[in-house]
Amino acid sequence: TLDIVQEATSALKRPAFKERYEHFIGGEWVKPVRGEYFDNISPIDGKPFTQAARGTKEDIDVALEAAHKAFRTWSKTSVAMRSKLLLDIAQIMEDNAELLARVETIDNGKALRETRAADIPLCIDHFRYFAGCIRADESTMSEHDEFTVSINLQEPLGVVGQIIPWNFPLLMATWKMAPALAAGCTVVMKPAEQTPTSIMVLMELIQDILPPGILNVVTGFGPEAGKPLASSPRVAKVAFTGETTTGRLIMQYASENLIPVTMELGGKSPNIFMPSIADADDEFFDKCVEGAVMFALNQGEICTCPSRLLVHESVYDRFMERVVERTKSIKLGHPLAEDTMMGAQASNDQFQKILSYMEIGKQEGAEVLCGGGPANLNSGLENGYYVQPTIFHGNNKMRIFQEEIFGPVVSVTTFKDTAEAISIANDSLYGLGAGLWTRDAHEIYQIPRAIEAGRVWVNCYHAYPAHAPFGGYKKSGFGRETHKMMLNHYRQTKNMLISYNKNKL
Ligand code: TXE
Repeated sequence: TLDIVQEATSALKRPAFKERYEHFIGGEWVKPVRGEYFDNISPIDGKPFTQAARGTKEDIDVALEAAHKAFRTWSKTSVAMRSKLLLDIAQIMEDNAELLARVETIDNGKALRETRAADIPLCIDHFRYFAGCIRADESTMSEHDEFTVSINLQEPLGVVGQIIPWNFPLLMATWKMAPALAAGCTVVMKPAEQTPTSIMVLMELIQDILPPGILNVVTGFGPEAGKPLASSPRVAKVAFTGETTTGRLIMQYASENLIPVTMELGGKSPNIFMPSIADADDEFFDKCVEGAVMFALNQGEICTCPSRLLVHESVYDRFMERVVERTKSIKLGHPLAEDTMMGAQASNDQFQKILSYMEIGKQEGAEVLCGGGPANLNSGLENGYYVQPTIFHGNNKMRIFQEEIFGPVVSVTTFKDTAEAISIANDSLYGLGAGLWTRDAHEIYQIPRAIEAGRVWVNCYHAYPAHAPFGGYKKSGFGRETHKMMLNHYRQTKNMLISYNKNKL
């Protein structure tokens, strides 16, 4: 991995990663109380490239203390100051976009062309969006009668705990940090143990402009560092993105302290292709093919991965021939190479999980239309975590249709009419995303209304603008991320009822 790191960073005139990263607490780099560290492995070649502090309850307590101290002043800063800080963070990220893109690729394994084109620009825009929201945000006042007014103020909740996953380390951090800081909260964040480093590189870049203690990052494992954070009586809210079963645990911890939680959990999103896609011009048909192949974006490690393909039986043969052909042309390779479309899975655990689901699919009798196993790459990548983009044909009762695989694996089935498409789409524990592809104006409105999901893309997929609310129905969670409504997930309403009557009660 050293070669990769040196190659990636020498072009940027920056030394390679630090040998190890401490926690970032109170504006400083702080050694873990127990003095322990763990290896951060790059999925590119399966080798460690740096170490992260192995946080425990003691470190979480130190971070919470710093966050509480900072809250006293941060919660009282003007919105103009908070907004300015978010704009400054965005600017630093933009100035260092290439560095951050490379670091994210080394940490997570995803292709550089994706971190450059999506992860980092989306982070930057997210900070800018919340910098704008907080300036434009207004409280409300109403007159109840001649002498009485009611004022609604939105006050920051306090110190919040944020626990994030490894599939979009910087973007998930940003989605949570930006609205919390904008709202006047202070943060203790725990990144995923698989990808602790890119967030620490971001902290290095912004440490000089951050008021100490408003943003604290403690690295470590879920049960050792995540649990004490989510269970602490000193946090006013927990925001979590990760697996549905972990979400359930986090709610249990938080229930002890009666604090609100927001949950962004798993998914098994249907992507529905209606008969009218065949009537359309070639350009639209090509766009539909691209829309189906989006299952492989980010190596399929996206909670909204369109992992169930529902294709009308009348268009199945023509459409799937193109989808299979396009999937086979995906260029898998070294994530830092300019032309690589699909890189490595984020961890060995994830790699093994995906391979085991490929076996489950075969045992269940699903037909493999392409892929179906590990991708054997050479020249130093033999020990990296690469899989072939895979398409199974089967039915919605199969485990590969019902369980989240979180890899570049899609399961396709057919439907006869709209009612059947909706019924299959909704036959899932999850309800995060869905896609619909059609030229029929009625379907464009009616089908999304019938689908149980928090986001339905119509004639597009995998767009995540900061100003569109994102989140789940059913077991995919609750609460939203992105959009200005997020501010109220980090605030509570103070109502002041004021009488101006001098004499009467
Ligand atoms: O998730 P976890 P894992 C799904 C995906 C994947 C599976 C397992 O299907 O294959 O989950 O991934 C922290 N108390 N998603 O095991 O465990 C953990 O340290 C407090 C979907 O990595 O949910 C990490 O920071 N914290 C998903 C975070 O929770 C705990 C994204 C997520 O890890 C904890 C990731 C505990 N007891 C995985 N246990 C999505 N919806 O985007 C773990 N953590």
